[in-house]
Amino acid sequence: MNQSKKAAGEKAVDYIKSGMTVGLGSGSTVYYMLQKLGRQVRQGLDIKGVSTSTQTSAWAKEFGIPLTDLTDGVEIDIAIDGADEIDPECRLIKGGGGCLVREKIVGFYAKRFIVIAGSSKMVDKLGSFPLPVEILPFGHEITAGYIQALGAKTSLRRQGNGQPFISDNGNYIYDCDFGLLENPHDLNRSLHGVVGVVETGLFLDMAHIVIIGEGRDTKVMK
Ligand code: ABF
Repeated sequence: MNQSKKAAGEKAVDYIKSGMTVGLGSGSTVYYMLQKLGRQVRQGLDIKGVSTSTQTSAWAKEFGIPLTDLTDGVEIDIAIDGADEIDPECRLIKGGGGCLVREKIVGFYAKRFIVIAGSSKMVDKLGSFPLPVEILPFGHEITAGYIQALGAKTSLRRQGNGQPFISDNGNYIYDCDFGLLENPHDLNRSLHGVVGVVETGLFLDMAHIVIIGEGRDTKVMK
């Protein structure tokens, strides 16, 4: 058990009120949030979740959290998700778990996006964690070549059996090492200019609240 992740995940549940539609992120910190949220649902908290991954859907089912689809008219009141790196301006790298596209859609549409993480995820500058970029399989090596031309060492993410990792959307993920990022906004714009790139793991200007777990304590950044 990771106490810092647990503290951050559980603290986030305080922001969820009856009647809300809640974006449910992915990853091990989110697991602790779901566990506590499930207990509150059993005690009468009336919410619906929008899941960002098959794993999260399975956990929601296990904990008795009702899910709804992201269809026309559904408004996400709050989304809660983990991160791989967080800088002092609350900019994030996400996608280590391979769910970045759905996480970004749900976080973007949410009225409030809350990030939960253990303190080890805080960095002065983003980029030690190679940036996950989701790419269409069609022509992916050529797409990766264009990303290399932007300054990255790229690596096609693979499963344990050596086959390419396939995202929930049927795409590939390249882990792209650009070194420390001097200008994440410019990089994000450049990557979006490459045809074949579906989405990047740079979550900029998105987080409204960041909850950092430090042992049993939490610190909230806005
Ligand atoms: C997801 O899970 C991803 O975007 C991120 O890669 C990861 C967070 O890590 P952890 O498992 O530490 O919560 O949110």
